[in-house]
Amino acid sequence: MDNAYIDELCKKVQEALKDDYNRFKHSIGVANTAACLAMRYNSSMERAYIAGLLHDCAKCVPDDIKIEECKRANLSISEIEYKSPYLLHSKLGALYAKEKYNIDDKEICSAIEYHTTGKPDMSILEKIIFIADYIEPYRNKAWDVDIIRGLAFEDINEAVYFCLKDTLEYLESSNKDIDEMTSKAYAYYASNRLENI
Ligand code: DGI
Ligand code: FE
Ligand code: FE
Repeated sequence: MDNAYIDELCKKVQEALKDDYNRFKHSIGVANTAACLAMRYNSSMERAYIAGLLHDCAKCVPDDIKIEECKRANLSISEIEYKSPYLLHSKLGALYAKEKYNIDDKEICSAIEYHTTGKPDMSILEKIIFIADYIEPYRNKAWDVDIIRGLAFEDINEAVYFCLKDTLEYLESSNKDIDEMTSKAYAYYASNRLENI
């Protein structure tokens, strides 16, 4: 990896997340976990690390500014995103990756853009970031996170399926609106799984 370049990105992310130290720790956790998954799946460790480092770079932007920034860049905002503007941090994160961090790698930007909802038929980098966000060492939200940690290194598609299943169960039980992309991603990975049984 280009350590000097990574250090520079790391310092910028630290500054962007200075109001939330745990979020910065989480970002480093995702970068490291993504790098490990990239080793396992013969994918670029550096690209995984960079995407992990930047995936939540827009998380600390206040919600009203998130909406304003998306409008400025002509990014579409759905009704669900208006209701739950925190969802926009992934879309805005991808925009900031390009604009503020000079990332011109489209796959890195796409992995950032879809890290919250997932999407059907993800690239290996998209899957790596989606999973790393869920299993990085500091994360302890889901009851079955340790099972998913193991699964992630055995069969990443199966791990994606369980992450989406857990997320949808959580959203349904807490009566939150479900983004179309989250449902589509779940439907895709659930049917793919049946085909392989
Ligand atoms: O930013 P992080 O906290 O690291 O993680 P994240 O970007 O995956 O965001 C996690 C939150 O996003 C979690 O509370 C579930 C929520 N989420 C995921 N899909 C949807 C969703 N929230 C709503 N309302 N609708 C969705 O489809
Ligand atoms: Fe996030
Ligand atoms: Fe995250």
